[in-house]
Parts: sequence; C-alpha cells; structure tokens
Amino acid sequence: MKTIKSHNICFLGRTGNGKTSLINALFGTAFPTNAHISSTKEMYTATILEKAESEVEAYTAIDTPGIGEFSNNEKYFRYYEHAASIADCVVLVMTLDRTDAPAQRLILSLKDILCQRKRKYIIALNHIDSRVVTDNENTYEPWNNEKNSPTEQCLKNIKERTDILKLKFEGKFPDKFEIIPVCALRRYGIENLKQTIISNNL
Ligand SMILES: Nc1nc2c(ncn2[C@@H]2O[C@H](COP(=O)(O)OP(=O)(O)OP(=O)(O)O)[C@@H](O)[C@H]2O)c(=O)[nH]1
Ligand SMILES: [Mg+2]
Repeated sequence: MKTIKSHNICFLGRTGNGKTSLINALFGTAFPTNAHISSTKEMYTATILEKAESEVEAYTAIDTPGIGEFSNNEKYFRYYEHAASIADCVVLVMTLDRTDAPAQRLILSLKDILCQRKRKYIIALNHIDSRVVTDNENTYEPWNNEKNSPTEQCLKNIKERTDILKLKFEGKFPDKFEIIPVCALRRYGIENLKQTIISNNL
C-alpha cells in the first residue's frame, strides 16, 4: 500500500506581484488574476499528486490575498498566520521594480509562527519581463521573445536585485532562503521554481 506524504506551499506577497499567476503556472489551475485590481480576496488551495514507487507526494498550494492594500485588515492577517503556520514551504513573491518593505514587515510579523518549526523559504522574483526605466532614453529591452528569456541587461538587473534582496532579507527569515527569478506570464523559470519547492536540500 502506498503512503501519502503531504506538503503545503504558501504564497505571500504584495497585490499584483503574481502569486495567483505563479500557482496557475505551477499547478495547472485557472484561478482569476487581474492587472488592475486586487483579485484574490479569500484563501484558495490547489493540490497536485506526484506518484513515486512506494509513496504519493501531495503538494498543496495556498494562495493568499495580497499584502499592502489589506495589511491593516485583521481578517487577512489571520489568513497569513494560518497559511504560514501550516506551510512547509513559504514562497514570497516579489518583483524586479516594486519596493519590498511591505513583504519585510509581513515576514517580521509572522516570525513567531515561522520560528515554531523548520520550513523552506523561497523568494520568487517575478515580473522580470517588466520594463524597468534605467536610462533617460528608455532603451531598456527586458525580454528576448525569440528565446523566451531575459536580455543581457535584464539578467544584470536580476543579479543586482537578487544581491540587494539577499542583504535585505538576511536574518528576516528564520532560516536560509533561495531567490528564483521567474516570469509567470511567459512561463519562464517555472520548472526551476517547482524543483526548488520539491527538493529536500534547501
Ligand atoms: N508582465 C508580467 N505580468 C505578470 C507576471 N505575472 C503576473 N502578471 C500579471 O500581473 C497581474 C497580477 O497578477 P496576479 O497573479 O493576479 O497577482 P496576485 O499577486 O495574485 O495579486 P492579488 O491576488 O491581488 O494579491 C495579472 O494581470 C497577471 O497577468 C509576469 O511575470 N510578467
Ligand atoms: Mg491573487
């Protein structure tokens, strides 16, 4: 008889950073997303099963409403606390160009819960195809559509942002963390993110 091993992966981050889009890309779901308004207003879950010889691994994604707009809302904070407490892996979704102070505050406010047991921590750096204004001429082209990959300049920006995030989040998570660049919209980096979520050796 096969045993079932379950893993909860909770997605946290600012409204619009792409939590739901990443879950859709990873889990094959079709939860609604929105470019203009905050779209996830409740907590949703999706589960996929990966079958191995003697075991079935069940991976459950927990989608949460975006932080920022609702950070003063008690109801949403209880969602974050619940999602964090049952999570084996926390994926904090950030972007290349938006500030990370709200995410830092959230992680700090969840620290007591997160410290209760060992978990895996990942920062998914999403929206890497978004245009970052880097010069007055606005010559920055983030994406190579032919190869479906970031341009050289975009890779430099990702490296710069990754180095900054490493410094800023050092000591904020109770454990070490990994930063994975992704583009949910173009399905770039999704397999890497998936493998990092399911690997045992973070
Ligand atoms: N260009 C670009 N757009 C993206 C990317 N990921 C998500 N989007 C778009 O960004 C918008 C917001 O995405 P959501 O997945 O709804 O973001 P969310 O974090 O779930 O937002 P809330 O549910 O409001 O907290 C949608 O229009 C997505 O299509 C990406 O990597 N690149
Ligand atoms: Mg959402």
